Amino acid sequence: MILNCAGKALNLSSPCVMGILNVTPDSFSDGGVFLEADAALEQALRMVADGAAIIDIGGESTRPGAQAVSEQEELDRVIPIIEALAKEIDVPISIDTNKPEVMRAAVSAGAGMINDVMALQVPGALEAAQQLSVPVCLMHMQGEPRTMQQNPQYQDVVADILAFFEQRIEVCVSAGIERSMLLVDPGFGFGKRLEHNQQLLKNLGKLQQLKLPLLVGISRKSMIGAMLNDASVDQRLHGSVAAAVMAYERGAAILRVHDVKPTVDALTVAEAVLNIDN
Ligand code: 8Y7
Repeated sequence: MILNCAGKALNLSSPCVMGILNVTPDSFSDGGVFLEADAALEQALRMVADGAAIIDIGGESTRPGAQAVSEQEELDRVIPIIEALAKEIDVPISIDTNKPEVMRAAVSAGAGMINDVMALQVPGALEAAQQLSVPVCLMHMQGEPRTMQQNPQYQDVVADILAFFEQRIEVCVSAGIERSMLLVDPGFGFGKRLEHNQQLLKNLGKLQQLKLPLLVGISRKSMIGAMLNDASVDQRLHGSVAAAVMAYERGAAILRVHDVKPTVDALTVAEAVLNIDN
């Protein structure tokens, strides 16, 4: 199973690590645009050398409570990096955005996948994705980033997410997007309490019934911190790797992570064991 990401291949027959490249500048840094872009490129090249199969570039933080970013600001952050990086690496680049104009500019600049935490629900996003004909990851979120962690409620988290995807897939296909271009992601931490996230990971295999590639992002998230006695973000590596292996065993094709090398090694071992006969 090979996904064509605007001419760059993503081979899903082995576990794929998606390296996270955030280009949300820290407002206390006055390093300047060029230094920041250089640092981002260097980090991306490191992730590729460490075995990342795809790089996910995002210019708007979607963390709980995060501020929205204007379209122009998002374009200014991500487009120069995508242009430079697309020339340097053979692995595909994914654009983490929910804005149709950012999707268009990113694909023109060399991105080959859309990663949309809003699952193409922003006006104009369905049309943009259909016209761009690159693979699209539809992520589930309950609520919106600013308020999603206030009081998330589910009847049955897995069943509710399955129903959401069935509806979104139908909308996408009706809009002319080929089913073979779609991926799904249950959106760990997006409008989910700890127990919802745990139920979702334990029962992730049930999402395989959608017959679409599964993408999963758990790396360094607060669910890991919560299970490790409130470990801080920099103390979540080993827990994150364990969660990535569990997700892979339950059918995840792509693991979105910050720590590429540890995750690649863990998945390489898991794959070698799972693929042995008998
Ligand atoms: C996810 C994501 C984030 C995720 C997909 C973080 C952009 C928060 N999480 N995209 N983005 N899946 N597909 O902690 O879980 O990385 S942002």
